Amino acid sequence: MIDTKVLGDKFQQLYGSTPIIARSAGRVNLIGEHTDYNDGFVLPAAIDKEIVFALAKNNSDTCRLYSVDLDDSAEFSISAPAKTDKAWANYVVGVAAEMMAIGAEIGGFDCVFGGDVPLGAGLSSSAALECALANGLNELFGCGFDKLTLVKSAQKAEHNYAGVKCGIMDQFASVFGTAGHCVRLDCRTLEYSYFPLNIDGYKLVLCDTNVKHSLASSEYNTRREQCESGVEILKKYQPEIANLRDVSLELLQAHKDEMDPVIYKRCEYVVKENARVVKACEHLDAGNLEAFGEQMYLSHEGLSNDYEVSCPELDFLVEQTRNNANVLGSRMMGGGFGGCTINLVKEEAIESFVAETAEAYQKAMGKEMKSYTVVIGDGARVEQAPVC
Ligand code: GAF
Repeated sequence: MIDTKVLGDKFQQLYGSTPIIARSAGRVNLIGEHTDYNDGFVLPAAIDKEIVFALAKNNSDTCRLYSVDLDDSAEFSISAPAKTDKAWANYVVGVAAEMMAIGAEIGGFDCVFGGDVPLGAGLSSSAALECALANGLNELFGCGFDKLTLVKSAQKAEHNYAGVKCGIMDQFASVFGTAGHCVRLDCRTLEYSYFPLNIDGYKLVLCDTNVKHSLASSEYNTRREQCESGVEILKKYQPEIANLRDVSLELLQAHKDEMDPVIYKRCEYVVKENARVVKACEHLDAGNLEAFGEQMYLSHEGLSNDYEVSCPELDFLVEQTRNNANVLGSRMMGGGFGGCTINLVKEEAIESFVAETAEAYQKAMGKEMKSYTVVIGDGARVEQAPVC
């Protein structure tokens, strides 16, 4: 957990004023991958790893930023917020700009931020950054936006300033997450319910491949376009179809021959994954962890074979669990092309599971594997109390 005293001290040292503290969480996703931008279902949860901002007005036109983790600084003008040549700073520019685009009156501010969400591990460090800042600016400048508006501004910042046409899952979980629960979200209506994570005797363990292949963002946007082109074909038959959420497996199969085989595979994966989320929630509700775990494995197979967003490192880690009686389910998590697998592991076997998997991974891939046992935490919040 990040020490807010360190952030506050750094803030004082750099800018000499007293900040507020705004934080937001990274996330895991139990099941429902690449379904959010198809208006489908997801089952994420906020984790106890966060990005934290120390933030204060500076009554000027200039915003001054400092990243503790990168030991780097940047500036931009709030009256003309434009992308900088630093990718990390553009998330900050983007959130401020997107909030102003819907009417927020934001002036110059200073910020120092850092966190313990591992970067590039598929735990949504970028959503945590965007949401912490959106929440902090909302408080600091009295914008009066509700949580959902902040989520949408953060998502737009990711689209327009990081170039990833993401769905809403990461930002939603980062803001709306609550300790001990996952969030079952309908990405069309944005109706959600908190699901207690009843996995007695088991825990969620993340195995981090320690790789992030460079094609991740471009392939992500391509997947989105492929889904949309599948929908265009089906619309000719059922004009009311807006998204893959509206498509049944029967309808899809009936028009298989009219689709490019790659487009078909992508659409079939999404339609099946949506059904898996519904089933997985029923299993979780009934306490049937074996059946829940099976859905996780099926999800991975679809992501690897049909959606083609896995990679050898992720596939290896999932395969390793197949004959391990202490693991009920395993799948790649998030956008793909690296990052973590999420595993449902018997509590008493976690230590040996991690040690054996890391050893096998090192041997086969020549790389170090990291691991995290998931603790479900709270979403975005602001602390008014000064830190120094
Ligand atoms: C990334 C995106 F940001 C999410 O919106 C989601 O699509 C996810 O990949 C895949 O499920 O994390």
